[in-house]
Amino acid sequence: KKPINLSELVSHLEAVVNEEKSAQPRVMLIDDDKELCSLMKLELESQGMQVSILHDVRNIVSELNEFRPELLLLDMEMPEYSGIDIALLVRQNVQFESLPIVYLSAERNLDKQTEALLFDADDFLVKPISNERLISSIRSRVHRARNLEQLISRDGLTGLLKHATIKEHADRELMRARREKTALSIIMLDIDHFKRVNDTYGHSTGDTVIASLAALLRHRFRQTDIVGRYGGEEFLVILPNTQEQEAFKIVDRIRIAFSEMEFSADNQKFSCTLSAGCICSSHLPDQMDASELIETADKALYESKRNGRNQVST
Ligand code: GH3
Ligand code: MG
Ligand code: MG
Ligand code: MG
Ligand code: MG
Repeated sequence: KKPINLSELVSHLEAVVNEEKSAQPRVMLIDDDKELCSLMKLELESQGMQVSILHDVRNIVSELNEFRPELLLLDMEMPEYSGIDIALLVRQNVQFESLPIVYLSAERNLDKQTEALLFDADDFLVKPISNERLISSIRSRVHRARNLEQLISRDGLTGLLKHATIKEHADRELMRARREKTALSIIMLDIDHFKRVNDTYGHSTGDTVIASLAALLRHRFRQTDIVGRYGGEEFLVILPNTQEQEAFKIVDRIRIAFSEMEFSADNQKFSCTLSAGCICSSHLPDQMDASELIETADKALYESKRNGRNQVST
């Protein structure tokens, strides 16, 4: 019998807990009524949701970036700013374009409610409201927003993050790595001589190869790694909290696994290889931004191509 490996078990349990947590909506509350805020926070948290109260509206953009809420619950009337002011402020930032905003207000006047909704909000709930109604409203809004987000940010063929989305992640993760003084690794991968695959077996077989590599990447990288389709047959992976050597080992195993995959078209069997470049923020100057890190990974990838392909360079 195989002995139980305690650290594997612990990391498995952590992954389960994290997954459960991330399945729950993250909600940000903005209301000048502190007592009501605390009560709602308790209630929503008792349903498993993650809740943050915004205390100072002047910090809204940084707090939104930090907490990444999936829904904003917004009071209409506050001493310094109105709910509409805040909704407008939020929508000025393109990254919050699709964030659901729900007003929660004692305003019963229908004209006023309608007017408020004109300013880019999604719903209007009238206080007092039952906990059941509030919770079901939050859940359904967040569910729908996630589906839309999925459609917008994921690539259709592979289900991986699209180019623009993975770049946003790179910016954010680099900021976090610098703040927390951890290492961030970035990997760029590209299928070798892919034009030949298309030319020999056809474009749709080429698509199958791309989708198969994407599935391999999804399975082999960890839950915390971020995988995107950077271009046609080119992939970008962001590995938070990872040293270059560790990243290298993972991607080199993937390189081998990919070269061992067998594809078939017109009764012919064939296989493919990939090349990769792997870099780590801790080996590079602090002033480099995420785009420059990606460029450096791309240079390492080019190095692999130049040296004969089917290899990983650092
Ligand atoms: P190298 O080893 O130097 O990377 O050679 P390569 O042939 O892979 O070179 P390159 O990156 O220039 O060619 C990539 C090809 O991938 C060109 C393009 O027609 C094809 N491609 C891009 N996107 C897709 C796609 O979604 N499906 C398919 N089937 N082919 C694609
Ligand atoms: Mg108020
Ligand atoms: Mg290629
Ligand atoms: Mg390419
Ligand atoms: Mg290097």
